[in-house]
Amino acid sequence: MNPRDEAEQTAMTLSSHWIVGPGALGRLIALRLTDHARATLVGRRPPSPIQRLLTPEGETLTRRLAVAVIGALPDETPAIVHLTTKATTALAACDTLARALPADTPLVLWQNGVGSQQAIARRWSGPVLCASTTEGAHVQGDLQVTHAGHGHTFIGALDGRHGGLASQLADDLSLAGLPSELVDDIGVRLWRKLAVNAAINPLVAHFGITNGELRNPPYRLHVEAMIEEIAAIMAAESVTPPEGDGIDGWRQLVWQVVDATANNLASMLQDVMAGRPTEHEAILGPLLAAARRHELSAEHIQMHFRYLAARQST
Ligand code: KPL
Repeated sequence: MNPRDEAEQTAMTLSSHWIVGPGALGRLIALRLTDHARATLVGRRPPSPIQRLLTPEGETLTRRLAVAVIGALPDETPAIVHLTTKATTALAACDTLARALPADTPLVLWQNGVGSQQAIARRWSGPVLCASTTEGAHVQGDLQVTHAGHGHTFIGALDGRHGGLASQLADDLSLAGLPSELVDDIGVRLWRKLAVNAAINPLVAHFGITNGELRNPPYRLHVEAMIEEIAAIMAAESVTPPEGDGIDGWRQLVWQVVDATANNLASMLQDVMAGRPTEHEAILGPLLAAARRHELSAEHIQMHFRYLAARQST
């Protein structure tokens, strides 16, 4: 560990967290952390301070959170800021935060996809961590969030620095009920999650089905076609699946996630149903760019990208 990281580890208590982006994940993090640290939920509009969490075990937890709006931030310095907005609005939110916070404030990025993290890491002057999570959550209105299933969160910096801070954050999140671990290859973890999101989300968003319905014909064939293109792109980018080799490893991973989240409405389908912009640029954009770089066919990925882009512009 380098001396700066060591100093961070001892100096940092992470006693106060700002969670910027009061969607399902942001509210889940705030509600889980608030029994252990000061957690402030920050939105573009004032989030409701009273929030209910339905746990995977069927409990209902009601908590009063500190809340703030991004345009009028409190005059205090958080130990760490969690950015849980969509990838599309993350950079703008960071620019606003940068004007209000000390330059060395640590930031943790929870965005899906690949690309927004690199752009923010280049702009933010303090430590930047990335988180890749399989926690599943969805909201019911402004007051309630359902923690649909327990997952796991990987945390690390893209350049491998700030190990002390990342490990402290992983401990704090784990203690709060969100099992987390420090990893030294967060870039690879982000690509793996992107691969899974790309194979599932555009299809369920297009057909309006649960993740589990992808196992049935004719959807199954669409998933397989996506996996084929994704596996070739991942191989060209030297990103390996977590288990197994090549396309078989990616198949195994995608179908495992489909089984584990069978009853879920994926985030992209929730966005479509709510009339919100989808994250197709953050999830499919990097795959298309890589396919172009390596001169690979990405016909199906392209088709889904066009469909989602056209939906948004109407
Ligand atoms: O992460 C997801 C999402 O809903 O965005 C899963 C459930 C893995 C589907 O891609």
